[in-house]
Amino acid sequence: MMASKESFECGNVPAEEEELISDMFNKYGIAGIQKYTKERLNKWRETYLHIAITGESGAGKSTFINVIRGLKSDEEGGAHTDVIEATKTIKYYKHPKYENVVFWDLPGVGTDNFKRENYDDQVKLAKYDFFLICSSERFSENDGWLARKISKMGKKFYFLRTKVSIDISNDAKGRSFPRSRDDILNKIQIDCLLNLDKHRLFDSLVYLIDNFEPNDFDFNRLKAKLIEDTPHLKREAMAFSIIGQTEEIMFQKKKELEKRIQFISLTSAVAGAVPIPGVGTAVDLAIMLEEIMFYRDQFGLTDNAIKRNAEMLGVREEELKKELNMKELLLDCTKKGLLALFNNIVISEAVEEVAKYVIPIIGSITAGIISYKSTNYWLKKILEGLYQDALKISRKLSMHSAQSTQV
Ligand SMILES: Nc1nc2c(ncn2[C@@H]2O[C@H](COP(=O)(O)OP(=O)(O)OP(=O)(O)O)[C@@H](O)[C@H]2O)c(=O)[nH]1
Ligand SMILES: [Mg+2]
Repeated sequence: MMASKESFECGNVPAEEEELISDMFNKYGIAGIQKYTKERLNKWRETYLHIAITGESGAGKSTFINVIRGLKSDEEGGAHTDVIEATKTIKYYKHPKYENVVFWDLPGVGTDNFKRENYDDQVKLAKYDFFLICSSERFSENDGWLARKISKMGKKFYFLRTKVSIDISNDAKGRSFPRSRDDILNKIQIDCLLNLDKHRLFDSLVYLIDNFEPNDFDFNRLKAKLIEDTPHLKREAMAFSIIGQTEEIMFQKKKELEKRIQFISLTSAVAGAVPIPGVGTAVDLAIMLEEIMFYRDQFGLTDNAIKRNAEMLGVREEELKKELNMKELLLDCTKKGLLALFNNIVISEAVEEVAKYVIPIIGSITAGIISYKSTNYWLKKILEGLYQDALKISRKLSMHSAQSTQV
């Protein structure tokens, strides 16, 4: 049966997307919705994100590109880094897992073959989504010129002050009474901001990082900011491709994962979901399992990731798993495991929650409505559970690293 446009509503889907889904339904019926949601869920994988990294020779551009992709310079796909000038031409490096996320290694303004007058023609500034301007010292007049130019184009840029570990150890070497790490970092931050003010760049964002300590200083804060500042679909690409386990990053990832639930629920609703004995609602287990695997991957909760984290924390993998909420799911991420989890969550709670949902109406197909609501309910519950587990590990990691810096 074909429903009229007026009778079609899909819960929390943004208005413009609801219209698209509605059109697809009116034109192609259920198959149209299926096609739309499937494509919509994977769209971010085909959405290109071009990130430009620039700055003077030796600033640490190529090293940063490796570190943010979780690679070493001599690994396959690693950018060449060197103590002597290395980046003389424009090169790009794809994310090892998601090829649509591309990091551009751009020689800085004013280096040998890249003078101000031709810089835009050579690097084509308009094609990048945003810019990271690196310096291991003060930002130069050329860095300032570039930032002002980018700003006029309405694009975002961030300053990265690299190699801060060196500043900290050098400071200690040159003084009888070493200053605290926070004092030194504050000094660098203020110095960078004053220096940027001189280049007429007020209120700039400066991140202090060390490429060899990506879990320290502002590195993870920068990653979370990049996700936050990236618009709409591109943001999904950014959020899902960023590697990192801090609370801020997890929060950004969760926000993006949550948005997918409405589309998965729609897919489940039209896919002819099967009722689950004992639970009384209907969900499409295969679709859910695929999504849950994606949650685990994003939150660092795959078997491999938990093993790595356990090693870092100096505990046994099983011990770490035992402390997590979603242990059933982590131990057995199969249809059987999922059913066991459903049985563990109080059924009355589930039914009540399901009944509260704004009804996504797909004509009069009752099974579809039930399936939509059930999938929506379970995925939200599981996403929250896995998110809390990810936070638990993240807090343990940060406490562990704080303790080791104190030693
Ligand atoms: N301690 C420390 N060393 C770094 C950091 N970033 C880069 N380096 C080192 O600094 C040197 C230059 O790094 P690259 O990444 O090659 O610098 P680049 O900006 O790509 O330089 P060009 O290719 O010449 O433009 C290398 O020896 C790196 O190992 C950092 O954050 N901390
Ligand atoms: Mg380089």
